[in-house]
Amino acid sequence: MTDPLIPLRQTWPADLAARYRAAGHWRGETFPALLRERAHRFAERTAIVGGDERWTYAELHRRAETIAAGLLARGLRPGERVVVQLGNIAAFYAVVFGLFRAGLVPVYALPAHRSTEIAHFVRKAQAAGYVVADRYDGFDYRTLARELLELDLGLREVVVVGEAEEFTALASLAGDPALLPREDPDPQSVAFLQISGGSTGLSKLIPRTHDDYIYSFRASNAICGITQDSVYLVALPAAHNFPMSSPGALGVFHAGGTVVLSPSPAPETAFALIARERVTDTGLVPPLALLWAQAAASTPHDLSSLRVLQVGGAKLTPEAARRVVAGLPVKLQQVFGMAEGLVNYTRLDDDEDTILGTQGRPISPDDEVLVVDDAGQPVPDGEVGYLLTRGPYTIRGYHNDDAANARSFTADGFYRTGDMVLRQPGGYLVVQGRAHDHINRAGEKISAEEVEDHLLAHPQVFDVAVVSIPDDYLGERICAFVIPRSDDKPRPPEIKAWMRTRGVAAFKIPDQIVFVAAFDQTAVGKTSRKELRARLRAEFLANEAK
Ligand code: AMP
Ligand code: DBH
Repeated sequence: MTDPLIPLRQTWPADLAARYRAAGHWRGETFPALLRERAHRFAERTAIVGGDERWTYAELHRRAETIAAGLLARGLRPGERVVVQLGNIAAFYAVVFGLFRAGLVPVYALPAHRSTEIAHFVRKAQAAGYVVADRYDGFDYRTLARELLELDLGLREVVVVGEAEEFTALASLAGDPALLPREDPDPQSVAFLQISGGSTGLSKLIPRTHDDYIYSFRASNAICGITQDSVYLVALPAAHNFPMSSPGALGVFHAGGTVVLSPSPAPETAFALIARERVTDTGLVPPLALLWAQAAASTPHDLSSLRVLQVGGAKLTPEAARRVVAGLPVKLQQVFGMAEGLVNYTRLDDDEDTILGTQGRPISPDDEVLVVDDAGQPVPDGEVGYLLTRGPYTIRGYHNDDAANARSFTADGFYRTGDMVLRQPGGYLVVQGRAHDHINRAGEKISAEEVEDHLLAHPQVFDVAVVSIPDDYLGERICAFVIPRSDDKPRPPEIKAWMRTRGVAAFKIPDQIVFVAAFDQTAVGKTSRKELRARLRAEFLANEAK
């Protein structure tokens, strides 16, 4: 168990840490110092446009200071964790920078998460606070806060952006600035906990330090051409690692540019904002990029300010990449990243084959990439293997999860990404698929095991196997093969509706449910789940092709 008052640590071996410092990757920058300095240097420039809000850097800084002092006045103590679940609203960044300033540690939840996921984050992080919007995208998060408080998990403070009802209103936060820490945090301390998609079971918490994360987006800025003239549209959920840091909103703040928040990634909404704010850069998952490319042909909006469209989160096939480029007159950049660290980009001046056909190469000369076989032996370039990585912004362990750490890291500190890749001679990676049974549904990573666990709790479900099925629009969809308990089987919509009552994110609800009489067992006896899923998927696809 972690003492709330001891800053969480994430440690690299001394020799590697010395190397990362000597190379200038880790510069001792921290988030509070970053905003203070930008507020000074870019004071009257626009930092954020979201809804009716339009804040300068000075305004963002002022709000973050007020929130920080207010949270400490409410009794939260530096080092404690606070789950943040806000949509794409300006307050998201004021809250996050406020937490950094107070020495509190944000834990990033997505708007789609529900009580099951949030309770898991609160438990794992031993969170003391929870910040939500009153309503977002038609959902009332105050009901979620009430459910959580009833679980008695140690949450002491709920702060609401908007109508707070019985909770603390963000707008009411106030505190004596003397409460604020006098010194900037240790740049090696953990600034926040990001969440993983979770390949086995529930999401894991990813501790990122000031030094490592700031390096990742500062270096991304150079690769992506972000400057103080950049106007970046956050079309994906703001808390996701991609629009946050690759180079994302934080990269743009580092450069002194403008971040524009879109309440939805739908073309109608996003295109109007692009035209109005003269947006230059944005990032999307593949299905959205295809949708945008199609919608661009007939839009009345002027998209001519767009310079770079980044696509990542799931595999963009060469054919899809070609369609994106044909539909949108912008530079395409493929991004293959992970909240655990390693981010790869195609470079803006790469040749067309590289941009269309690869997922890029790492940010840093100190990113170590290994592509290995089943025995852990490196395979030659051009052959497919498991991707392992270690480097100046890749974590060395998850937060409070020994079992996951034993599985996910090698003895010498390489992170097992779970991705199968092929490395080209120039170091460019081509993603081939995954080693684990997780489903990448339009960039949302979903653990097959987690969905199976929920379905197994259904009274009429005897057994279940959840697999990914290729899908034209989503990339992959969730298919659940269900053995009913009796002939009186529930209807698929009933199962879906029931799963909704379990308090899980809607993107985890199976897209398709197929009833089967039995799972055939191999001669060897008990089949592994992994083999079973692979066989069910193969049989299903073979039948579909008939
Ligand atoms: P997470 O660990 O939840 O942050 O998810 C990161 C994972 O998303 C990676 O390990 C990949 O499996 C997947 N991913 C991200 N970007 C791409 C991409 N451009 N192509 C293929 N897979 C991707
Ligand atoms: O999918 C991801 O997690 C991801 C994709 C692109 C990511 O974390 C990133 C860039 O930083």
